[in-house]
Amino acid sequence: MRVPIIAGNWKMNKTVAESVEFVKKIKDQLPPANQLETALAGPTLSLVSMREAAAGSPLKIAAENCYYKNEGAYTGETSPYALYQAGIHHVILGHSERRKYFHETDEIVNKKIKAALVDHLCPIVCCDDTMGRRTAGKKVHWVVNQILSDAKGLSSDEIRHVTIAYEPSWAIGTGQSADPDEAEEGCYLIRQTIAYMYGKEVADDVRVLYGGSVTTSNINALMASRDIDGVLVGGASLDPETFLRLVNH
Ligand code: G2H
Repeated sequence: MRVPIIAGNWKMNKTVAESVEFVKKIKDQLPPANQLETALAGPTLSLVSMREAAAGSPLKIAAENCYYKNEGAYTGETSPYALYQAGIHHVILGHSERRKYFHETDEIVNKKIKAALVDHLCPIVCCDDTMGRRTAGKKVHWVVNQILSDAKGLSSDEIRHVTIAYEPSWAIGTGQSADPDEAEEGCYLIRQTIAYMYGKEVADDVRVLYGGSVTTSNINALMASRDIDGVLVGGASLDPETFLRLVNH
């Protein structure tokens, strides 16, 4: 059975003190992790303090990125090994903002996924899609190829530990969410691609999320879709009361 997940992605927002205050406000109001998994991805500087503040609660702390090497002369990068040793559970990889502003390719994302898995982190891998491709009818080709490239060389056991988020870039931070049918179509496409690569049994175990302008108004309809196992929430995750309303949708 796939346990649903509500994950916040704060992006480059909140100081360490603000991050800790947020975690303390919500930590005692979350459902057990076997019913609904809750995770918050914060800025690297906040992660250890967030993990300490979340102690004893089901909340998982996630990094927003990591490198594909564990140590060495890579100025400014974050080691997946160091994240795991610091008690961080998840890492978002391949977010469209990383692809767009930091030139991350599928090849880099694939290396990062493999490195994160070696170090026992659970990757939340983002699959993007643009309005141009959507209107040109190239969406299926784009999404399928992205999954084939990002998951290349992963074993069945490894892909089971990966969560994939369908995040059309035209829906990110715009207030214009994909409607539930379109979000379901993207998530279904991802699951079918995993089934093509690994078989239906494995695909049925992989969690697929939707991300892009998720709010308290649209979460119920999105979560009701068959292939949507949860949501990755940006803007609406920045306020603790709103995050709790999303969790208790
Ligand atoms: C998409 C999402 C979080 P928002 O990036 O991953 O952000 O909910 O603000 O569109």
